[in-house]
Amino acid sequence: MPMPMREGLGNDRLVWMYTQMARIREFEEHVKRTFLEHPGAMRGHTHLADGAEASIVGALATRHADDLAMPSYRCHAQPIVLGTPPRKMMAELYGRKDGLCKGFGGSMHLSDPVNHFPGTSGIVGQSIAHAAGAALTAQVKKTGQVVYCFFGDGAAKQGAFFETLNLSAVWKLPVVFILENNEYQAYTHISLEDANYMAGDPLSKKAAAFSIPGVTVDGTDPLKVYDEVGKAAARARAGEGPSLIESKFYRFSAHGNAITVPPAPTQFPEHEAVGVYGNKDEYKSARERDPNKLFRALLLRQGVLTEGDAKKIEDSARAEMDDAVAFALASPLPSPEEATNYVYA
Ligand SMILES: Cc1ncc(C[n+]2csc(CCOP(=O)(O)OP(=O)(O)O)c2C)c(N)n1
Ligand SMILES: [Mg+2]
Repeated sequence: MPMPMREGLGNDRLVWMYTQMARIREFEEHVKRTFLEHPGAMRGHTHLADGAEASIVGALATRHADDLAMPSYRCHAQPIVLGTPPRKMMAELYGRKDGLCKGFGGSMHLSDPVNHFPGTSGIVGQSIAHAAGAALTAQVKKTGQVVYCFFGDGAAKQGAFFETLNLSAVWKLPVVFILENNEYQAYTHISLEDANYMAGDPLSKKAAAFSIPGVTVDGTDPLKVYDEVGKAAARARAGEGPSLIESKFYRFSAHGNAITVPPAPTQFPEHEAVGVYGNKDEYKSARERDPNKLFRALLLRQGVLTEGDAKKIEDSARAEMDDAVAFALASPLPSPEEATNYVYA
């Protein structure tokens, strides 16, 4: 049976999409393993995107060459898709001199403007306001760029979300707001009836308050995400303003992992003790809907990939990230004298 036809998505592009999903998964797996295999080597906090691959790749597959991506502090996946070398990213996560930001940024402060990734920070909701700023620049300079803004369900409770959506709608800024609803805000489930309770269901309904399109999509299916984000990007490109896409998926790793020696296994659900984050049944059923496995199976069924092709892609992604870790570990730490070199204020 042929693949469902989608404009701009030939077989090569579908293979590209699976390749990016495999690369993201391997990068994150390598980061995760670091905490067990090289305890203490990666300082600072890291937040992983395993489980979000379909959502991120489906969205970014609609990009034009000069469009920008503005992720949250959970920012490893987007630059991988945009073309940032994993070696430089991994070295940055390890705080090494050859890192993307010379070892001073760490996981939460990656930045690669050359590859259309202006940067990020640890502040929940920052990407929302920053994306509007970048979109305003694009609008004023008439660059034709669209800004792909990624943020969490928790960030959608921030004032910045409401203020930015308002102004972006008023000014018809070229932004696609991608609300990643993984049902968790750090360790708090979206439905918990405590101070963090999240009002509104579906969250995409919030778009109505600003008279912009809002839609909820299955974030485990890259083709569905591609369709919805594609429409939103086309609207932004046509000067009609922003849209809100709520993309729903389950993230496999717990919220984040900071340096702990010895590493605490509770930080990774896979490594037992799911108690802190989610529950075993929820985690197990999400694993059965692993977006990478589902998309792989679809491409195999449709004859886009053979088992051998898929394995080759996965082996190559693993080798690429093995190399990135080796590169990072071989890179020196910056010297203390360099600490103030990149401080602007
Ligand atoms: C302004 C601000 N408040 C609180 C925090 C602490 N914090 C870090 S992540 C997080 C939860 C964010 O959840 P969500 O937006 O759903 O993103 P996810 O991590 O699930 O992608 C919180 C409260 C912070 N970094 N910044
Ligand atoms: Mg969340």
